[in-house]
Amino acid sequence: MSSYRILITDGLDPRAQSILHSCVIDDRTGIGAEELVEIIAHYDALIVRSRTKVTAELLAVAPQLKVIGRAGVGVDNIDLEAAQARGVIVVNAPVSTTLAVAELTFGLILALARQIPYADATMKQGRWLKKELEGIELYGRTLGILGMGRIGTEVARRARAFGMEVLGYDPLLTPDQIRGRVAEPSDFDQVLAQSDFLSLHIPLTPETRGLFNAAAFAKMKDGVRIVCTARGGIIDEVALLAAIESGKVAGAALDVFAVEPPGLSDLVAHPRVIATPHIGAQTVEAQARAAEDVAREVLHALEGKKLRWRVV
Ligand code: 9EZ
Repeated sequence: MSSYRILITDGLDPRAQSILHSCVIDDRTGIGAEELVEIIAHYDALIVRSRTKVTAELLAVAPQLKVIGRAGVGVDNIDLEAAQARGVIVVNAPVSTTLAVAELTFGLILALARQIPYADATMKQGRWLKKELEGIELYGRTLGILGMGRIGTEVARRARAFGMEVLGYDPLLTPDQIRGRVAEPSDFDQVLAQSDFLSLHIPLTPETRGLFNAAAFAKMKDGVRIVCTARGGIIDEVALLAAIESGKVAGAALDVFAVEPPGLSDLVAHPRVIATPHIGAQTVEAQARAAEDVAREVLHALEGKKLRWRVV
């Protein structure tokens, strides 16, 4: 039996280890980029989450590497072109974290509507700001969902349960597909113009980087509230801060940042911003599913079997 060597650099739920029992697993969670370059040559497979940057330079010194597994969804930390050029397979676990991200998104929508984090923070200061804390109801308001993939669709279903009108835009889906995902198909500018809440569920690509810039904010309804649990970099953070300060944007809830961690930036510190440390996929259930799904997929790649979630 071949004993494949698998390197884990961003942690992996222990459940996955039993799936990989026939392999040699080195858990080097938290390893630095320089050390990774020194050891990568010895491995057949690399399993990462989002922290490890898999660059062309790293792949150039990984002659044994056959597969990279992303225990989760976004693969923007992996140089896909370089992997493809070297014949390295890339797989992810795109289904595993859907509900975790959708549920956090809904939590943030509610947190923005009622200023729940601020209400709690003031209670912990011994204050009682009942009069100041007048929020808004979701019922009857319009939620615009940009990106109607798995997560956007689950957010749409939850919004409908709250009695919201739901508009959906996705360049990869037909209007009928969007209707089937319980949103009213609308073009991008329409969604921006008509929504009381906007939720972003799009990948970070060269096309979507900075998509939410000053020009986009100008198209939005006054007092819009924005939630982003997708990827840092989709929102131009300088433009967002300006839009919040001008009153155009009433509030923003951000789980992702252009640079992570962002530290106590002006955006994070702003009273109209709710910030969470990229916890979208951080549930017991999602991490277990992501680890199991990616472990199975990595093993199948090593064994030359049919793959369900091949990215490259
Ligand atoms: C882009 C997108 C959605 C989007 C969704 C997907 C590649 N891609 N791009 C802009 N899957 C909304 C606005």
